[in-house]
Amino acid sequence: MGVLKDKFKAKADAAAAEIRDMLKEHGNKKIGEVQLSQVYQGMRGITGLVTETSLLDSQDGIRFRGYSIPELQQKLPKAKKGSEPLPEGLFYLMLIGELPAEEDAGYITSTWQRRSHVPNHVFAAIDALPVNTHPMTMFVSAIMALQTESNFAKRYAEGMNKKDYWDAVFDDAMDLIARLPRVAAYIYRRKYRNNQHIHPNGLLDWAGNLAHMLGFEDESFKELMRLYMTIHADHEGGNVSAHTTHLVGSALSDPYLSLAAGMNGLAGPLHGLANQEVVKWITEMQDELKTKVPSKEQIDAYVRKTLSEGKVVPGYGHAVLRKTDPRFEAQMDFAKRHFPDDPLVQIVWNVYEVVPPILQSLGKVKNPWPNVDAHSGALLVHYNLKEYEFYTVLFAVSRALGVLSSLIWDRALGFPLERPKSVTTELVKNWLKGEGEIWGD
Ligand code: AMX
Repeated sequence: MGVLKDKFKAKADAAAAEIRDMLKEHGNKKIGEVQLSQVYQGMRGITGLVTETSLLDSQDGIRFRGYSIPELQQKLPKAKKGSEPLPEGLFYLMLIGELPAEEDAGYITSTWQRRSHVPNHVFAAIDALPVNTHPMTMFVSAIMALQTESNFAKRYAEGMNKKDYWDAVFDDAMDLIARLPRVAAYIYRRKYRNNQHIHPNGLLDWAGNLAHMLGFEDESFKELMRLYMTIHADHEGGNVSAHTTHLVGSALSDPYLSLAAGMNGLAGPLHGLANQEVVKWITEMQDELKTKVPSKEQIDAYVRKTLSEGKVVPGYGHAVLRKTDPRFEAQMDFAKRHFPDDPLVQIVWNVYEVVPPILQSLGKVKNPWPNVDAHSGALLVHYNLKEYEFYTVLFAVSRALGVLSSLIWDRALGFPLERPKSVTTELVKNWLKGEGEIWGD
């Protein structure tokens, strides 16, 4: 792994020096104003984090180191005979900041293959949970069980110099990413396939091997996994999973502890769990209407019923995006190329026509358009991966690429403990009366 580490170190040293100079000259520049309402409303629009791996534009969607998803599909290395990007290439791009050559992606594939061994006690920890435990609970428990392997925790206990934190986080991140497909596949096969497990195939790429271990050998499913693992990897730094991983890492909790924390956030229905909720919502609509192919009028009525019951329409809306998510579009494009007549995909496309005007008419929803989760489940169901409770685990395996490459950068740039100021409403009320201040020291 020396070559990749050396390349990273050179990039990180240069970036750290540049940031040091920039702060020396411009550190006291004001970057905006904060309104009281923002403090009560989830800190929307407050710039307070630096995340180098990707940047989200409300209109343009996500860009990874400046590259949009269609550009990544074009420019990242592919598997032999494949046409979808390899997530190994995206990881290289996020980590190093440059497009990888084919051999760079291949180097990461072989590094992850070499480091993919999962110790037995991790499987035992999963087995200790009742089989009806939610797959995300099993997944996070497994990450916690894997924490025995942390280089960072071991080296910190031995008195590691702070200059070496990034190096230990780098090793942990590579180990963790290498091991997650095996853990995810183990959970799937234990819960849904009678505990019959499939050995890894050392000749396959990271996402292809995940497909194989899950038990799906169709070449186009492997392609879907490559695309899926690429587009779910990162969405700049403020989303719950990325921010949590970063925050917990800032306490110098090792990457296992930090990732587990972030993945607990991904397991929330307003975040990554929305992908299971979408298929669940469509299935419940089919059951209630007693039809496999609801008409647009029936979908319209069902959406209104969902809203009248005080529930959200899963897969729609976003805290930052203000247009159709390019990750939705990439998945729509995959379905158009591979199975345009699939009945569930047809429903997802009809929902796409029906939902936005209804959400728009409410007058309060800032983004009526679909997000990444509105489409992903339908693609998985097509290949017979119908157990929707498992979907967020796939999202989580992918998200590890983004949040862990960011965590390496966090330590390389020497980012400190994160500690924003909080206030009480009592303090705010006094400030409004002209007594005292609400900003921190
Ligand atoms: N259905 C119904 N109401 C919605 C809605 C939806 N899809 N999206 C937003 N709203 C409502 C909010 O609940 C809020 O209502 P309230 O004022 O009565 O509380 C109002 O519209 C304003 O919300 P917002 O500013 O537009 O959104 P937000 O930034 O507060 O929340 C999100 C963003 C994603 C949580 C929200 O759109 C939502 O709940 N969507 C459905 C769940 C979902 O798909 N989540 C996945 C997001 C992507 C991801 O992280 N994987």
